[in-house]
Amino acid sequence: MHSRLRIIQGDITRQQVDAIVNAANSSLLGGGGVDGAIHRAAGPALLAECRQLAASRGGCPTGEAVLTGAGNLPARAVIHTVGPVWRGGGHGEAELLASAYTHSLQLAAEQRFATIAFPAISTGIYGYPKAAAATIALRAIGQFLQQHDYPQQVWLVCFDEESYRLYRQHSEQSD
Ligand code: AR6
Repeated sequence: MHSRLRIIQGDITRQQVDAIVNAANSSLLGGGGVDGAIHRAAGPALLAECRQLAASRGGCPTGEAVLTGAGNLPARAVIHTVGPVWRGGGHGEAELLASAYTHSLQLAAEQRFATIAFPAISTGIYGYPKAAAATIALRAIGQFLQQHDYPQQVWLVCFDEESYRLYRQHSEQSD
């Protein structure tokens, strides 16, 4: 496993990192899953900022990412990215998922963030198969870290046991 990568099991809203990544939707106006948990924990300041962004730039296209403050969260910033909805695999889902990770990392690098925490983007409500998504996440993050000094550490925060086990297995295979 890459020395700058950490795989943990837990709740991303509680992580003390420079930025946590939100698995948002293109409207940026909140939703269920980790998006709902982040907005609940961050409070109304985050939603107000997201509403402004949605109005000024029309939301966030799939595979891209935008940066906001973090309201009441212990993190300093939230990077909202939009993963693909799984539609069988023949609609560019793999490229869009890799792009969601890479664009989030690019924002963190621009901000010189030392630490960033990701959830398993697209693997909940958006239905991306967890094992395939783990392979893509690890590859995209590994490639980015090889080419950039920032972020210095990437945390993959798995909510469920299955994602945690898959990430660990896949990261050992890619050693
Ligand atoms: N901490 C870490 N991971 C979490 C947490 C948490 N607190 N809560 C859930 N997860 P999902 P998606 C995991 O559905 O598939 C929203 O409505 C969860 O177990 O949150 O990208 C958005 O607005 C799963 O492994 O995101 C979009 O409309 C992972 O986070 C849509 O859902 C992602 O599951 C995005 O769907």
